[in-house]
Amino acid sequence: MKKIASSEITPESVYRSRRRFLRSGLTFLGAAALAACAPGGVDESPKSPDLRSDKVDEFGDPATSFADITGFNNFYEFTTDKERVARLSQNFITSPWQVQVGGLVNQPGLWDLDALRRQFDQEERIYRLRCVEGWSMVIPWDGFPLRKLLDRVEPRSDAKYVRFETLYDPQQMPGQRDSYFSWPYVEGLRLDEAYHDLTILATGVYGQPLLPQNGAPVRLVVPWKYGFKSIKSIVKIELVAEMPTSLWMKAAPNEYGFYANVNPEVNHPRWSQATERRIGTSGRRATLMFNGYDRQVSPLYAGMDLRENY
Ligand SMILES: Nc1nc2c(c(=O)[nH]1)N[C@H]1C(S)=C(S)[C@@H](COP(=O)(O)O)O[C@H]1N2
Ligand SMILES: [Mo]
Repeated sequence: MKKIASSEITPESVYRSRRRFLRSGLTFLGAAALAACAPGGVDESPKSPDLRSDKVDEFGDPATSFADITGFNNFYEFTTDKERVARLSQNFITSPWQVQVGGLVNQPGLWDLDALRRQFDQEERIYRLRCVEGWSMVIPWDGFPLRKLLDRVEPRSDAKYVRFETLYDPQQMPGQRDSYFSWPYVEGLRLDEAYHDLTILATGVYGQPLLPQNGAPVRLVVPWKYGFKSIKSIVKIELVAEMPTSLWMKAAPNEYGFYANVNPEVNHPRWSQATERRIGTSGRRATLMFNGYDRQVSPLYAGMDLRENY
């Protein structure tokens, strides 16, 4: 994948002063610039829950309101301002849409979104989403296990990881004009994580097709990992032999690792991960190991040092 360095598209002098500006900008933008990841500083008070539902997750926690799920978002391709993502993304074109599935597979191909919806039964999965910034939601997703798609494309024995890519289209996604990040957004999973039954490709929320702010028309959801692993608006899924380098690993390798499993005992270098604020409620609650999915996923990490593999 060829990336265009900003030095190639901007005169060198402009590029240099921009880097300086961006660097000094970090002091006042603070954590916000580096933020799948900016607690404090940002006022995280989204709209009050107006749509109520009786949906609850497997722990008995009520689902977050539709208004909050669709009004408080991280989608840096549009803006780092969570409350403006919905408006800035409202004209994002999500149809037609194709996902290229390839790499180390026997059956590579282009999957039309309608084909994905038709070929794999949509299930409702009510999952917790824990952002690395220290807030959380309970989201009723509609989607299907990623494993079903992987089975269809037949990974070869040398495939060890899955690499995901978001659409790159700075015309539509103004945040991608910011060269601080290396676009497109990339994420990755180990093959066994990708095959885990909890791992889904989501195409809807609350029984409605995903809105752009939630990653329309198709996004990953990996509920035991910090939210930034759940990559939005996917155009490419590739089976690879080497561990992919995610956008966040490139941006701040000492803060964001490949695994990014929710772990209340391993703090972010700049803040504690012991507690979280559930959007739509007051106060803070304890963050659970693997976001509460400990029983289902801890065997994936048996024998691993989870401090080292953050
Ligand atoms: N392409 C892309 N995917 C992304 C992000 C992003 O900025 N770009 N943000 C991530 C982060 S930090 C979180 S917490 C979740 C938020 O998902 P939601 O807005 O649907 O709740 O999306 C993740 N997926
Ligand atoms: Mo996040």
